[in-house]
This record gives sequence, structure tokens and C-alpha cells, in this order.
Amino acid sequence: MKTHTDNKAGNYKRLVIVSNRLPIYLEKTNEKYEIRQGSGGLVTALAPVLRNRGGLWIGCSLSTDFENFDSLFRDAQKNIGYNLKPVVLTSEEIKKYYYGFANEIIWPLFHDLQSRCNFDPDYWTTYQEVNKKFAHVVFQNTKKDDYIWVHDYHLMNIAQELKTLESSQKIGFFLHIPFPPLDIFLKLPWRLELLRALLEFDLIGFQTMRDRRNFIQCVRTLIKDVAIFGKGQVITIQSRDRKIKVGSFPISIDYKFFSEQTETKEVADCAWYIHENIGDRQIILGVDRLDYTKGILERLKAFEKALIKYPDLKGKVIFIQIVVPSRVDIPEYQLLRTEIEQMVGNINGRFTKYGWVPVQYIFRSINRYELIAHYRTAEIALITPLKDGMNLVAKEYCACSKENGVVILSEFAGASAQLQKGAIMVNPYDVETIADALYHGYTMPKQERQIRMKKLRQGIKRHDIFWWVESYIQAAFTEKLYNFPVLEDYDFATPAKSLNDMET
Ligand code: GDG
Repeated sequence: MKTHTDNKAGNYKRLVIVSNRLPIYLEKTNEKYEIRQGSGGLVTALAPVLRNRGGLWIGCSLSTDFENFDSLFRDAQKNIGYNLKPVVLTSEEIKKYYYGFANEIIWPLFHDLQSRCNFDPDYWTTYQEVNKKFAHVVFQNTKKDDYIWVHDYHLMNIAQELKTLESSQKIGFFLHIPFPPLDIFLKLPWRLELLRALLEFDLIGFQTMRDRRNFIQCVRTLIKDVAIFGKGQVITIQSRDRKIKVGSFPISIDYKFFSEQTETKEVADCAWYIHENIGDRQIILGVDRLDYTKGILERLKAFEKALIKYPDLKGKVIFIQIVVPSRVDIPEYQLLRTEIEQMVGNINGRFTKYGWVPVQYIFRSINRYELIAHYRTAEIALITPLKDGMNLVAKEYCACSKENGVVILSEFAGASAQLQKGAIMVNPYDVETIADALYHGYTMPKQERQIRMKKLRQGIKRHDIFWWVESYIQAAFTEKLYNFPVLEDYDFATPAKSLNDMET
């Protein structure tokens, strides 16, 4: 078991996590409801820290609209070992703050897709009100020596709201999605208000150097009288009488958990079953939430292009695309689903032969064993988001893959900085190059595959989710910031193309 952060940063008594949603879900077994803790990487990494310090997680609750909710909630807290505090929002607030400001403005804008934004001023008003509501819950449930760590773009105004309540705790923020370049951020009608609100946090964490650079450029352009100093992973902004630390902390996965899971019987059986039905063809795998930022349509076009340009792929590869339903109440997402399904239909209609259907399309969430089995058995992972904060699927694939798995990765995924030395890097808009990359991956000799995958795995193992929590908490409490290493940036000028380009 790894040592955790809280041993090192002894200055705070309790960690308080604040996020849009609480890390729990409702399960019905034998006609009985139970509240369970989610199993994502963030919860896995934070849960031990929260337990050790008697921590607290604040976020929106599940629907409370069923019998015995309160007692189930109390039991859940006992079982998971830390406290939960729900924030209750009205349906109007959810509509304008979550579906509106977060999903129709910040999500597309921060992924560089400003033409998809709906800059409705009502959304901004409700966003401020909901952040104020969250701040009140935080204020009423925390003490002076708690450390408050706020997650993601739904809650960028919280620190400012807490300051108006004269709260004095240290408060940090981590943005899971990208921060956009200056030209794009400037489109936001409330750009100055939002930037000022962010500068009320004591530590602002981004996924990559790219995002931090964008943020700093926006600060320099929009805010007078700021000085920026320091170098390395964490730097400092001096604004009026405040010092704000700004760092890049690439999130990761529980590498050990994923790699150990591949050894389980459930995963082995499932992986065998998948390949048994596919024969000795190579599997190309895509796994994404239903979202226009994930580049699923462009990826399907690239696969089609590959079948046309490289006819020897016909009958020799199968593209399994798993799409997990997400935000399905939003018409834009329903349309995206229809477009994906039409394109899958077109490709299959055009190329299917008896005994071979080129695209296998799964539109549902699969369980963890099945997911790991797909990672384990697929020869090529095709991960081509148009832009992504990090992209954990890329890291999970590497942790689970056989030693000869190939990763084709978007240059605009946050993960590109760390994985560029082992993956085949592509521009997700460049269908022709992705088609070439697919053929390159398909024909890549075993030895090269192994060298690349080893490199990928070593990096992810070293910088896992526990390293991520630890480095963030350390940055929050360390004065001597020069101890932090300089993290790598993605190198657009000299991307590694072949094994010869890579330092081995
Ligand atoms: C946001 C940022 C950033 C997927 N399908 C299934 C399933 N998954 C799990 C994967 C992975 C997660 O969902 C997806 O994570 P990503 O990082 O790829 O993408 P987002 O959901 O958009 O996450 C992103 C992340 O936050 C963390 O900071 O990397 O950039 O957009 O963990 O395993 N899990 C199960 N069944 C599925 O079918 N059980």
C-alpha cells in the first residue's frame, strides 16, 4: 500500500472535497436500495486521505425522492468511512447552472468549440447563485484548519463566494478539463469576472503545462498589476496583496489496480470470449462517453478511409467502438448519437462481407471487468479526442494491455505530453493521417510494439493517481516551490514517428 499525502502535509486537520456531484450512486438489489461509493480514479485516490483525516465530501445529492433516503444516507457514510454533505438544488437551478452554464458554455468553450456555446446571461446569474449556495454549505460545515479542495468547472466561483462570507481557510481548485487559449477565452462575456473569481483560490491546478500557459496568458492580458514568478511545475501569481500558486498536475489512474485486474479470472474469461468471436483479426478499440469533444465521428471517417486506402485491412481488423450514454437529455447529444449510428451503418453497409462486420458498436455502459477485458485484448487503442483535459482511457488501456498493444493518440488530449514517446501521435481532425496511423499500428513489428508499450507503462506506473494527489497536496502546503520538477510539454515540432526517433 502506498503512503498517502496526508502524512506529508501535516498543516491541515481535515480534507474537504467539493464537487458538483457526491461520489455515490444508488443500487437496487433484491428489491432493496443501497447507496454505494463510486469507483472512479478520483474517489479511489481521495477516499483513503478522507478516511484518515475524518474527511468530508460536499456535492449535489442523488435524487432523494424515495423512502428511507435519510437512513440509507447515514448508513452509506458509515460504510465508506467519511462524511457526505449534500447540496440540494432546484430543477430550475440544475437546468441553468448545470445544463446551461456548465454544459452549454464552459464545456464547449474550454474545448475550443465556441460556435457551440449559448451565452445566455440567465445561465451566468444562476451559476453565481448556485456557487453561492455551495459556498454557504461549505462555510457552515467546515472549520478554520480544514483544507478545502474544489473540483472542476461547475464551481469556479466558490472561493470568491467564500471570501464574501469571510471564510479564512486555504482553498484549492483543480480543473479537469482544458483551459482554452486567450483568443477563445476572450469570447466569454463574463471573462473578467470568472478570472478574478479563480484568482481567489490559493492554488489553481491544471492538467497540463498547455492549460497553465493559456491561463497565465489570459491573466496577463485581462488583469492589471499582476506579477508572475517562479518556474517548474508550480509558479506564483502575485495579484494585489495575494499570492496564488498555479500548477500543472496531470491526473492519472490506479495503475496497480488496473494491471492486477487483468490477471483475474473474470477478465481473462471475458477477454477470451471477445477474441474467440473475432478470430485472429486485430481489434481496434475506441471507448468514450457520448460527447462531441471525443472525435468519434472523425474517428469513424478515418477508419473508413483506412479501409479504402489500405484494402488489405479488409477482413483483418475489427473496430469496436464503445459509447457510454451521457447527457442524453440534451438534443445536441441525441443528434450526435444519431450521426454516429448513421455512420456506423454506412460503413458496415458498404464493407461487410459474410463472416466479417467491420464496426462493432456498443451504446451502453459496460461493467469494469468487461471494460478491462476489452483493453486487455485489443491490439490497437484509437483515442482521438478533438481536445481533452487528460483522457484516462489512454492510461487505463496501457495499464491493462498486453505488452504488444499500440496506442494511437490525439495530440490534443492532455495525455499527449506524457505518452508522446510511446504512442503514435495524430491530429484528430486529420482523417488521412489517422488512416495511415491505423495501418502503421496494424503492421508494426512485435518488438517495436513491446518497446513502445513498456515506455508508456513505466511512465504511468511512476505517475499514478496517488502521485497526483500527493503532488497537489504538497504544492498546497510547500513554500519552496522550486523543489517541483518541470513537467514535459507535448512537442508539436518533432513528434516521434518511428522507433528510431525515440530515445530508448
Ligand atoms: C473528464 C475530462 C479527464 C468509460 N466507459 C466505461 C467506463 N468508462 C470510464 C473510463 C474512464 C472514464 O470513464 C472516462 O474518463 P476520461 O478521462 O477518458 O474522460 P471524461 O469522462 O470526459 O473525464 C478528462 C477526466 O475528467 C479526469 O480528470 O481525463 O479529460 O473530460 O475512467 O474507465 N467505465 C465503465 N464502463 C464503461 O463502459 N465502468
